[in-house]
Amino acid sequence: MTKLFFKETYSPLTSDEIITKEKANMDKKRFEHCIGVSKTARKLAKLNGYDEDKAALAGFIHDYAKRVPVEEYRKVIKEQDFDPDLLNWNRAIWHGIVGTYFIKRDLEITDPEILQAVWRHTTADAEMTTLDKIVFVADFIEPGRDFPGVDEARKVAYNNLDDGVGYELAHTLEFLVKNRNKIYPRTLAAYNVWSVK
Ligand code: DGI
Ligand code: FE
Ligand code: FE
Repeated sequence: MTKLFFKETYSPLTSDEIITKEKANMDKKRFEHCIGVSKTARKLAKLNGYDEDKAALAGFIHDYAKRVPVEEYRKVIKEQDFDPDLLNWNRAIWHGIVGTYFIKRDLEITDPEILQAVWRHTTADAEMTTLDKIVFVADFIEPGRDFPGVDEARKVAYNNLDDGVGYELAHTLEFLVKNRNKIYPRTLAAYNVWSVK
């Protein structure tokens, strides 16, 4: 608990306070995933000349709101001026976009770059900053991930961050189409930018 993940928290809360709140908001497996994403984000930041502590913090909190109840999400979408179309989606999409509300409220993090990276971490977007890409890719390749193609994804992403984004989007689209899932328009727009040769 005392291990410092990030020097600056971009919040009035200390690093330990953020870690405690994060831990209380999810199960052990998800918490370990967030630690994995944090460490991977730090590594990708170093490779791509980005602030390592900031990337580690963004990676750590990216799934903070993953377990917020569906009814609470629906309430927040209606009351906090989120795009009403979000009501047609589910927690897979909400926990990034609407998750930013809970991160601001509970963790008191207001840095726009960090919030945007969380916002985009599931769907990606046509435009992505370095931090957006780092969190998006770290989520996919952290050491706890185990699926066919993950080794190739790691190789591609560590070699070139943009290619890592493209690989991940193509993989996600394949998975969604195979399961006949609805594609979020931003995911499709991102695929057209980052995956198409
Ligand atoms: O929160 P994690 O499990 O760590 O990972 P994530 O936030 O990248 O993805 C959560 C889920 O979101 C995953 O099962 C795939 C799904 N997803 C991503 N893009 C789309 C999507 N689901 C739908 N229906 N449409 C999308 O465009
Ligand atoms: Fe997520
Ligand atoms: Fe995640």
